[in-house]
Amino acid sequence: MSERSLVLLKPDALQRGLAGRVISRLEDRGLQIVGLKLMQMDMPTAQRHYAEHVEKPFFAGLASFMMSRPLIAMAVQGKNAVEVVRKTMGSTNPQNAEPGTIRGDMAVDIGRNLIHGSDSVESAERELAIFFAEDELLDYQREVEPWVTES
Ligand code: DAT
Ligand code: MG
Repeated sequence: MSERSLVLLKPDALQRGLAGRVISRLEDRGLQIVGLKLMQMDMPTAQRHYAEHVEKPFFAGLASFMMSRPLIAMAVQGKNAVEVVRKTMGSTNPQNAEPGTIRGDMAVDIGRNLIHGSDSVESAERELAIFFAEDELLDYQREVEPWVTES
């Protein structure tokens, strides 16, 4: 089933000059970019995006990190895109992330883990609506698609 997921290249990815390499890993997987913008997060967006974490002790630090510098919001599409992105990212805490994953290869600290990916199809729909208007997500054909996905 083709799905869409929200990906955020967090401020540490841009500050460290890793945005291109992180995007490449998602493209290498066969995922299609269907939306992309550079933006700086504000507090209302942080609270909405991380609604499940607002009451947690780490939220203040998380929000201030996410708002500290620009980030890249992306919508990616593909077969089982939500799970594919999560597996490609690796565990939340880079200390536990497998080598070969983005976090396992490029990060060491849970508070600087480079990338966000939606954790379910429902979360993806909710989160995509926070960052993108309908007309900012483009439905377009890739000629390579039959070589990426059988059906
Ligand atoms: P994920 O980003 O893998 O979906 P999450 O939704 O549980 O993880 O948490 C959102 C972000 O919050 C996570 O990427 C990093 C930060 N975070 C989570 N748990 C934390 C903790 N115990 N201490 C510090 N930061 C944490
Ligand atoms: Mg999460």
